[in-house]
Amino acid sequence: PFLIRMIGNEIFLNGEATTRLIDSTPELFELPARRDRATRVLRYLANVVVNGNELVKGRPVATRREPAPIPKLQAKAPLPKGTRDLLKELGPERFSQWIRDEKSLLITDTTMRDAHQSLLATRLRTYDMLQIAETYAHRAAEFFSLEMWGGATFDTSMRFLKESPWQRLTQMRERCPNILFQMLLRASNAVGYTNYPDNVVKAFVKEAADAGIDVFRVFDALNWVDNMQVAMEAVLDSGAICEASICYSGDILNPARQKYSLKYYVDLAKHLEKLGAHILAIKDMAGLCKPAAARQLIKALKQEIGIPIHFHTHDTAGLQAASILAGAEEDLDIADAALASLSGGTSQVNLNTLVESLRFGPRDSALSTSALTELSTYWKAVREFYLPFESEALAAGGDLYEHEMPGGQYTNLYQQARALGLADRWTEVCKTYAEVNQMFGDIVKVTPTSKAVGDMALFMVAGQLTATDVLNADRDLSPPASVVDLLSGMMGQPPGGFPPQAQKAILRDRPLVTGRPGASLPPADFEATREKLTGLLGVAATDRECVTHLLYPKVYEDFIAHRKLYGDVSTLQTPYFFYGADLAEEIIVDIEEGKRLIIRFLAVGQPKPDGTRTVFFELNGQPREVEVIDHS
Ligand code: 3PY
Ligand code: ZN
Repeated sequence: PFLIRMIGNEIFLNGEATTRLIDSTPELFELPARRDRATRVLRYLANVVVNGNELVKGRPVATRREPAPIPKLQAKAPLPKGTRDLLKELGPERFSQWIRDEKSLLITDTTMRDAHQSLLATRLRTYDMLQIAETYAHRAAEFFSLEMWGGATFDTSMRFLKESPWQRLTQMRERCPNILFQMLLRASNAVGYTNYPDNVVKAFVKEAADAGIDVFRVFDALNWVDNMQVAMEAVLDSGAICEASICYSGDILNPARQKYSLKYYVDLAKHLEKLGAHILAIKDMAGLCKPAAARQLIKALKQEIGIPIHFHTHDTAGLQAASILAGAEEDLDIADAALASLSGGTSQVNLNTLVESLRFGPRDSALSTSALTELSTYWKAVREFYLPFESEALAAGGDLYEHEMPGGQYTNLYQQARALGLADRWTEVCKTYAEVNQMFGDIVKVTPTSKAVGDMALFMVAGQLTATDVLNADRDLSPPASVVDLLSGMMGQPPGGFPPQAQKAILRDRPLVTGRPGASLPPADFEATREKLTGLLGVAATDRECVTHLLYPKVYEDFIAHRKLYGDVSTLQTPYFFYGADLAEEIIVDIEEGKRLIIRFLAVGQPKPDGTRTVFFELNGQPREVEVIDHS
């Protein structure tokens, strides 16, 4: 009983605590640990049965319960050589040269990061990624990379899905060792929404590279190179590929909007190349780079810089495949796309048909039609699990080029507007977004600056304020915190600075930061964090755990508490995670390789005076009861 109690107080974070304990005394710990994990799974299911899962409450219900079909692989076929093998062989510099010399248009699949971030509120779970990872490794090793980490996924995985982003990365790496993994890094904002001290950014990059990220796409939300430098150096030090981004704003074709001109982008690209970037990304987060602009931009960049070019765009406008194809004719090296079933609209362009449109031509990508069909068919079924997070498809009009809202924000802001009762005033929200952009000096809008512009637009529409009202107000309007952050310089400096009148109206007497925020932020205290976390975890905290806490203290602590109570819920199939068990349904949970729980939910007891209910299960043929507090 003592042993069981002790184990019961342990937590099994990232699967590491388990390993650390079991390493020392395997025979003593195995059985109680397994029993304890089963109890936590039952506790989770029982709680969802009684109280529901907050994540899906009040949302449309997904009815699919049967697993998504996983394509059969040829038994024991050796893994084909992929880009990751090549990177290991050549190192980043020679690999970058290989990309330049490559005849085919290389393709990055964004399905496991940007596509679901843009279509499904970033809710895709590790479980659904792991099921298909080996298919990628065996059947689609011709991919340049899989974008599968970073951006909003780091925060969302812990905050909402209650799973560890690190565990996602390491488990994916085990199953797919031959294709490059790519992440989106918001430079000094790391995977957050505000600038972090330099030592946090550096430690985060080191940990991400150690855990399996090969390509870091680094961008700054204001295209401020000073702010990119720390992150880029950290990536270069780690031995991974540094893909530095120019964020595309405005329209190089429009003579009236020359703040973001062709020259501006070429100069920026040259600067990033000088800082050691191995690849240049054109990050067209709002899908503004029209075909003719893409042709001009890519042609100029190919002439002016020596590193390969990777084009990222969103299909909000519905015509971005044309931009990629125009780029391909100008020797674009790599393009981003999403598998058909998670493509289009605010996501990336359709990968399957993009690949077919290149077939038999000089830029043929060599990816197999049938493999891509299998992958897309899998994701189509998986998408059904996430029905609660689908948003209304918003057809873009020509006003997209005025408001320039990023794909990842478009449906999100609409949901926020709807929650405030402003759905019918969406056109006005878009117009105000454009107005705020001009009021703030025509800035690049992408996380986190896009959030500030969106927050301000909602604030103004809800409060019936025009830009003139904001600029001329002689009272403090209490603008959203993100807006204060932006205009005070805490997100960095835009080209030409912020308009003083807007700064004065928003900031009043709040202080200004004119230098690089990371230079004045005191370094984070890793040792104090380690001490605190060690107390929470019950085992010595690793650097990885410390950096996670420094990025998201509250989210991480809530996640730790969830793990203590419910164990590793990422092992549950998605319908069980969202909806719990159906009566008498047989639920299979593989808590680890070869350790399978077979669970049947039998009944829920009447509420007791203390507010609890008993939930009855059968676990591997044995009856089990769990007490749950009924929150209704
Ligand atoms: C992110 O920062 O998460 C983005 O996807 C920006 O485009
Ligand atoms: Zn994107």
